[in-house]
Amino acid sequence: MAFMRYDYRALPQGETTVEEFWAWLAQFDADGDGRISLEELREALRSLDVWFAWWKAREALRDADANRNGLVDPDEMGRLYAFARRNLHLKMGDLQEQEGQLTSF
Ligand SMILES: [Ca+2]
Repeated sequence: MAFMRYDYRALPQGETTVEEFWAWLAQFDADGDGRISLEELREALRSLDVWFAWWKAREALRDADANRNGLVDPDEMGRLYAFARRNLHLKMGDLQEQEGQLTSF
């Protein structure tokens, strides 16, 4: 691979709380302003090997950015977290479904 890979910390496995999600995302906050820009969000999704990271980052920002300043502010993290659960198929959204499957075995 010709891509530069940074050693980003992976999302915790299993159920991820919004606090853990924010802590994970904070490492992509390149300018350290405590808010996540589109570029930073894109980098975060890329590190997860999310398909169509560029497009999904834009969708996620549009969905989470309640005050429309183009950034995910700390008080908008819950919205981004909810979007990630719904649309990015991250581990944190899978818990209930997994439990449902387990009981059928
Ligand atoms: Ca915002």
